[in-house]
Amino acid sequence: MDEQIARLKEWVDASDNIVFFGGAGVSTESGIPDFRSVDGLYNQQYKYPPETILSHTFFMAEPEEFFRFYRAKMLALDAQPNAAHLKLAEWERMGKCRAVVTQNIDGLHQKAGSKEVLELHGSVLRNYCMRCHKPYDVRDIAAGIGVPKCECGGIIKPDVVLYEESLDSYTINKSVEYIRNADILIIGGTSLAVYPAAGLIDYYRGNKLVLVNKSETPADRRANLVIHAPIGQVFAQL
Ligand code: CNA
Repeated sequence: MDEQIARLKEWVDASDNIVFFGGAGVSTESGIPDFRSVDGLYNQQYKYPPETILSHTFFMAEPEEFFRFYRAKMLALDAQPNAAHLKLAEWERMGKCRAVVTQNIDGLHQKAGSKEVLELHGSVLRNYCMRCHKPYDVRDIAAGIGVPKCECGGIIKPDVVLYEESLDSYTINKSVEYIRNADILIIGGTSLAVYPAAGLIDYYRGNKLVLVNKSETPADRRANLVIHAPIGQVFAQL
């Protein structure tokens, strides 16, 4: 393990074109549960599975139930960035990290100071009225009860990509461009099970594909370096 971390450090020290692709595992050390770990949301008991609740159909059909789950499980406004978020922000300031491409919706990369963050699945921090598009602060959503409503009577929807909804094409294209041109692609804290996001790593053409994940992923076999450990602990040593 120490040897692998030392190799990653060498690569990082020598590069000015690192791109990071991450998922929910990046934020578990900040206290936000992921989906697929043993203590993740898929292994907790609800009336409906999380992918059902977090679908567009469910949002439209049962908004009350959606917002009950959403407020309880998806909003973690007091969470703080961990060593992985902070290191990536530091690398950006040093001119080493070009972009963070994330499936996360928690805003922690920006809280850590990263500027070039491509949020494939949106952000809980942005919320808009579905009818008049008026923006609302996330604290309005968190503090309210029931279905949040705009002054105009429309439902306020978080700017997150629900299952069945399509990803923003500008964000995808920009992510592809960064990944395609990256010297090092570090993939971290993601099961690589959610498409189309997971497919973006196929655009990487280099020979320094790094995987930092607690459990195995479908990309382990083609990675040039695999570290199975908590990402915050690993990045704290870089
Ligand atoms: P996932 O499918 O739950 O996979 C998480 C992966 O991270 C698993 O393979 C874990 O083994 C691994 N992992 C967990 N903790 C750590 C750690 N400390 N260090 C290294 N690896 C770890 O999550 P994905 O992101 O792959 O799935 C995509 C979904 C989850 C996206 O649509 C997200 O929006 C959604 N999600 C986001 C958040 C968030 O914003 N923080 C939280 C929960 C779910």
